[in-house]
Amino acid sequence: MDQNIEVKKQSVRRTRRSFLVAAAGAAGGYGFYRWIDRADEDQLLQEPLRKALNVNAALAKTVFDERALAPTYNVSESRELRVNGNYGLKQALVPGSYRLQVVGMENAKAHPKYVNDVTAWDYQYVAEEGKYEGHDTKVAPKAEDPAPNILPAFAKAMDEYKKAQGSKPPRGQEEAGKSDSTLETGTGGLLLTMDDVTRLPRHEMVTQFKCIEGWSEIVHWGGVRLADFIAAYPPAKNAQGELPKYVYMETPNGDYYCGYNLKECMHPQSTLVTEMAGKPMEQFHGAPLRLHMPIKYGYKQIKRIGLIAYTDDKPDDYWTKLGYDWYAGL
Ligand SMILES: Nc1nc2c(c(=O)[nH]1)N[C@H]1C(S)=C(S)[C@@H](COP(=O)(O)O)O[C@H]1N2
Ligand SMILES: [Mo]
Repeated sequence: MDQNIEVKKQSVRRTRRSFLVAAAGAAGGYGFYRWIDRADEDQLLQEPLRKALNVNAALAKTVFDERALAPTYNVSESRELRVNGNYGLKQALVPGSYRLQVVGMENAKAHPKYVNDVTAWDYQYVAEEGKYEGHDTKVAPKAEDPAPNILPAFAKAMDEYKKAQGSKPPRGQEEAGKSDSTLETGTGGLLLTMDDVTRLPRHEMVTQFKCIEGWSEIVHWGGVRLADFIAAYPPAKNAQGELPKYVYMETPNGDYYCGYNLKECMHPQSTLVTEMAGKPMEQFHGAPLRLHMPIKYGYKQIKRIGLIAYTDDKPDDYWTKLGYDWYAGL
């Protein structure tokens, strides 16, 4: 079919490109990727990448330097990704209850999917717990830990907070706690369905996934480009007439969350993933929607995205709260 031919063409092109990049690296004595690794980390975005993306700040015309692409591989080199990290995924989501919240979009109120309070959306979960356990890196509390001394005033505040939450459990139930970037009740935005996402052009890609724990795997991904999503649901400009600097994402229950520079989200390989290894993605890998960013470590590749928010405030990040680098670039 047409789509297959197109995919094939693209993968031939990509393979050739990977080969050229590898050859250039070998000829230079240093791998190209080693060279970008050494660029000044203070810049947040690695220098060559930053330069490439700065060529044109206008969203629709973002020019990208191909040399900064992560290497791509043949599908035959890929394998099924292991499951690692289950924060925000411990209960199975009822697929029909999924919505993607989008906050900070330009002219959002005029969009047919606009609602006055995206936080009011009720995600439904399958009752039985423990089915989607996977690997939990949280350390169990020691038996000798003293019981916390909860002050009555604190307990009262907590009660009121829970009441305000209604039937919803409190957000941020894992070790890092609640995100500083979690939305205030009453935040307006879009509530999209998966159809609103998958109607964007579909792409496939075979890239390496790297976890900071020291393992990596070559994975075959399918989904839509985050850049295409951002073009379809563009961010509102700030008071200075500029695009917001950051993008914030979190799971529907707020237990896992990540922040990114908008420019990294515009990278052509930053992908909103719906398929892995040629099949619809499983919930423990983040279905219906997870992020793959081959320019970043795995902990930035959030599974089960419930919210995409554009913001000028540097977003909170689950693993940064526990001492890991916010940027996490490769
Ligand atoms: N919601 C959520 N996303 C997450 C995590 C998590 O615990 N919860 N762990 C991260 C880490 S550290 C890794 S290595 C990858 C693992 O993705 P996988 O389970 O598909 O291999 O997911 C990332 N995204
Ligand atoms: Mo990881």
